[in-house]
Amino acid sequence: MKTKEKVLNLLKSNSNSYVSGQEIAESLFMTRAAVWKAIKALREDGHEIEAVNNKGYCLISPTEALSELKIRELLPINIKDINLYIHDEVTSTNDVARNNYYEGAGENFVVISDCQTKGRGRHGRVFYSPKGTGLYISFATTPNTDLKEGSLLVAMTSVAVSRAISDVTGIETKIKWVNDIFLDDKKVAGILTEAVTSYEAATIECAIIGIGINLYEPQGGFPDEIKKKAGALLETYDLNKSFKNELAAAVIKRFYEYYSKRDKEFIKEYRERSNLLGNYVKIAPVGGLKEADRDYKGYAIVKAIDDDCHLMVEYEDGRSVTLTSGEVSVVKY
Ligand code: BT5
Repeated sequence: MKTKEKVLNLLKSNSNSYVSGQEIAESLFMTRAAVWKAIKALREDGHEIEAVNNKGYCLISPTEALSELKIRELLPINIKDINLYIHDEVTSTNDVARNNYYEGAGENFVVISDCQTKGRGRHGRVFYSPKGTGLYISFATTPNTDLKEGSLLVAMTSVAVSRAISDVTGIETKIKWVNDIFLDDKKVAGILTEAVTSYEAATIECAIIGIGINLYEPQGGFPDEIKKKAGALLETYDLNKSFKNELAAAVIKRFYEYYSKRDKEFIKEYRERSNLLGNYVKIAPVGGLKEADRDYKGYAIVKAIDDDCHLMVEYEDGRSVTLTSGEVSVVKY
């Protein structure tokens, strides 16, 4: 175990109380200078450690704080200078991104927060975004593309997020069409794309792509309304596996990697990571479908995901239907 990890563990076991540099040095058989160096490194990693004269050190937040320094350090050279706006708490990172865009923050930037008081999902749903246990990121981009391609951004981002999770944790997640990331049968992340559109040209002026990831199970668990559905990448916060900043950097890296290509290569990976192909699903009413197809109450089997990331399903009565948007729920049969 590295020196800084030993110091961190000691501070954690004395949570909410102060431990003097002398005590740390004595218990861990190290010099005071080594203790100071470890504290400095831990702060740079994003840990909030308070130092008070004659009292010592206290770990303020038991979970890892966001650190711009750490995130930037982990970014590849071509995007190292990207504009990052890092916050402890916001209403919604998508709102902050939108405001920053209106205020002239430029073409490409990233907003990250440790917590959201008004995190949202699609159709005005709430996205539960508690402090300390999740990661909330929004990308503002100006793809200058038509609206149809804009819908592919969600699919592309799902692949980037799933890939980033695997890069950092080794955990392989699945994608549930179109915007959810699943670990086993629990949703661990969701993606929401909102557009600032130019109606005259039918183009997206600015696309805001928001990602919410549950890193750890919140203390006391998820709220009752989402308990059955929501899950986290790890059950509890583990000091030796604190990867919030690493994951933030990996998501940014992967996002721009796919985004800069802007081809449909990612669809292959989307299919491989899909948890729907070959499964039976129930379809929520979808606007884009003919009325007769929309009201279908039975099951459908998912046959394919086409190159526009549409879901091709076959109803039990044999009809084939292509879903361009909407929602399905997996049925275990
Ligand atoms: C989503 O919507 O899943 C998109 C979530 C996007 C959140 C990010 S965080 C950064 C950015 N800023 C924002 O304000 N939003 C974005 P949807 O597919 O509509 O799913 C919402 C549903 O997921 C809710 O109705 C709940 O059932 C469930 N849910 C809510 N919070 C959850 C959580 N933390 N983890 C898993 N499921 C959750």
